[in-house]
Amino acid sequence: DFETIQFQVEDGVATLTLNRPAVMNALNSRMRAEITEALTTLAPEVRAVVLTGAGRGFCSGQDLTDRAAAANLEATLRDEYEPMLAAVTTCPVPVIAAVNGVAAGAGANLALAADVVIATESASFIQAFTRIGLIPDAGGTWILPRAVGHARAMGMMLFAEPVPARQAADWGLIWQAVPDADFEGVIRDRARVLAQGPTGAFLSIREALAAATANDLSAQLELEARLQGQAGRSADFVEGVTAFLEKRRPVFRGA
Ligand code: T3D
Repeated sequence: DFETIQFQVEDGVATLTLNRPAVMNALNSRMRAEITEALTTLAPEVRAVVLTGAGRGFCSGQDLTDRAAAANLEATLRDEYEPMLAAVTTCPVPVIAAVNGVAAGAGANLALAADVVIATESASFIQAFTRIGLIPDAGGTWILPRAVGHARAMGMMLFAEPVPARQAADWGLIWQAVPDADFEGVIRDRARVLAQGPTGAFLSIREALAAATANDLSAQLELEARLQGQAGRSADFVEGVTAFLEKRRPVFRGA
């Protein structure tokens, strides 16, 4: 049983809710371990994950009352943050970060590690680290310049100001900012689309986009050929084409 997160599965969608609302879902050691465990032991029927927060915040980053973590930041990052982030980026199904409120520090970068980030319009993203004399971690220095470019990444990191969800979407930091009233419905719909989609193709897209940052064009074309070969041998591809020819909606099994 989990203590710091809630975890429930419905219709092929696992919802992982960070659940320390009194501290805006700050990450302590237990929460990092529980997120890692939940994402690395998914049941076979799970075809999409929604990562969200309880209460008015998404996640306020490292729990600043945790002196043990502060005593050796390097070890905490290596031993606890890295496995947690890897559990998100290598999750066997697509992950949506449903950012229901402020996402600060490592909490912002945890959200940005997901495949798709959808935020309420009242949410914001803060690279809060320099406020307490630290540098961005949890993948922030990797993802930000790639997502928004050097100038915006530097501005976000040096000034540690909240970037409202709409601006984050305009900059390409996240996929979508939606009115608060529509948020739950949009998340439910998007999660259903992913849970009923061609899971193998989704994971290959993740792999291809991750590799694109380091590959030259010819290496990327090679990778596309290999991954498309794989997709072309899947039952979901057969179903997709058959459904198209039969003028019906495909029923993908994720295989
Ligand atoms: O291991 C390591 O340490 C290295 C890793 C570091 C990675 C990091 O994430 S460093 C960055 C850590 N996070 C921050 O610096 C953010 C701190 N929090 C805030 O700046 C603000 O709380 C927020 C912008 C997130 C939200 O502001 P607001 O005004 O909406 O809420 P609030 O009143 O500040 O917070 C509500 C409560 O949550 C409050 O407690 P109280 O007064 O009601 O008893 C506040 O102290 C608590 N809280 C918020 N963030 C944290 C926290 N408690 C512990 N740790 C937190 N990070």
